[in-house]
Amino acid sequence: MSAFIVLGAQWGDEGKGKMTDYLAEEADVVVRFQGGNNAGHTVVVGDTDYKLHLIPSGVLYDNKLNVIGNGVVVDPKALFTEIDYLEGLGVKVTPEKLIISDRAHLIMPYHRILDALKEKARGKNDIGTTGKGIGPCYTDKIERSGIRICDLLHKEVFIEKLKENIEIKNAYITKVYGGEALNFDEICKQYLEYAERIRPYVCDTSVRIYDEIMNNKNVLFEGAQGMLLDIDHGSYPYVTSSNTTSGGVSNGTGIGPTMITNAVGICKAYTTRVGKGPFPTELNDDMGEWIREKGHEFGVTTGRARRCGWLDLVILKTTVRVCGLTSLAVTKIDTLAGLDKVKVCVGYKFDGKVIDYFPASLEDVAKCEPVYEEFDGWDESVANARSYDEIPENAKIYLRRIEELTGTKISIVSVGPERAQTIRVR
Ligand code: 2SA
Ligand code: GDP
Ligand code: MG
Repeated sequence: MSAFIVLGAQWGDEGKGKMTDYLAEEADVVVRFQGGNNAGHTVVVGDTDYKLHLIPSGVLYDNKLNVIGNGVVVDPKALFTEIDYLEGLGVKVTPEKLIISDRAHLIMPYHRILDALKEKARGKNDIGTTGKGIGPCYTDKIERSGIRICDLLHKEVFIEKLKENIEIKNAYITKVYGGEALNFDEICKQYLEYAERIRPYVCDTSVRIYDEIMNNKNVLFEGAQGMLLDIDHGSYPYVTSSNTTSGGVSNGTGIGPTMITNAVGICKAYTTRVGKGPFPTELNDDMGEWIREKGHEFGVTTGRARRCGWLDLVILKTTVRVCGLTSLAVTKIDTLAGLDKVKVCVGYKFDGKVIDYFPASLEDVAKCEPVYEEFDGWDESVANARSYDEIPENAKIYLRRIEELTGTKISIVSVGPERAQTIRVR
């Protein structure tokens, strides 16, 4: 048996959906442990582009168990929209195939509203959230006023908790932000309908995952967003509100860390981020625009243009350390094909020395100047490579340097969005 983690090694959108789908072939169970429908994971199978937000990427197989763990925040409206979308594409999402933790917190309409109002109030200091209510929902969880799925399944408990919340949130929305009060009856009716639809999917997922591991099944923990969006280790406050790193897996699933054997970091051959915040290797020029267009770098959930820049090994080294990565999967080397020269940041010049870690203070990050190594480019034939030997030599030099500088082996190289465009290195 094995229990392994697949997570984003940068600022998200590294190709986790594609890699989880690929690695899920060897897994029996695929588990989401944090985040919510802010995530946008793309999986291309044949002619269809599946866009997943809340449901684990193992759902596209008939024979995998998919789990939404306790660390995920669940918007039932988004959940059912996604189930309907998948069923419309012929993908069955039955309670045999998908289970949802009774401990997961519910995203409520006031979370979405507060997300938008808070962002507006922050003005030019906005975070650039996806607007899905993620931050306000996790705020309530930590503040101990959240509503969990197990509460939704106990009508009286739900009504009481909703009443308390609506009273406080309405005061907050109207008095602090000048917004419109929410109607208790409408929300209550709507959520009690959701309760009946969600009920068959709900169980204690920690118990079930543990049993699967004990029965020698392979479990894949699917990260959402990326290391630098982690609430503790990311570019705070320009982060999401959950632990996107390996440490988030145990808390977000109820499976102890000693049961987890490997962690694969998904890393794009360059860097992107969507939303505000520091980005040392960002390219605010034609080169950045070229990467965005060629790599189709637009948000899967919001459609926002992603900011693009060179690969940053300071970030990767940080991820190796914080997440205990056992290997890297490098995606999108085909996007960089056709360039004469490709650059990689190998350190930051900071206060007269070169550092190889991401500073905590954004003021310090702003002073960091990337130190680059330059590489000769490779041609478009890379997209046709189906074995490591077929990868152009210059791309191999680039990949080997990533291994050397991070001290971590590359286990997979992705040369295009499709399942077949995936090369197992070792
Ligand atoms: P939030 O909504 O509170 O989680 O936003 C806080 C920050 O986290 C970033 N974030 C993301 N970054 C990359 N990809 C994400 N998913 C979508 C995608 C994003 C989209 O796959 O493209 O469509 O825009 C994601 N989700 C959250 C967010 O940009 C903020 O910086
Ligand atoms: P995720 O959030 O990490 O799952 O990534 P997204 O789905 O948000 O964005 C990654 C995009 O790159 C998707 O459109 C994928 O289909 C695509 N993709 C993944 N791997 C590759 C690759 O190796 N080459 C190319 N060209 N596209 C890829
Ligand atoms: Mg994404």
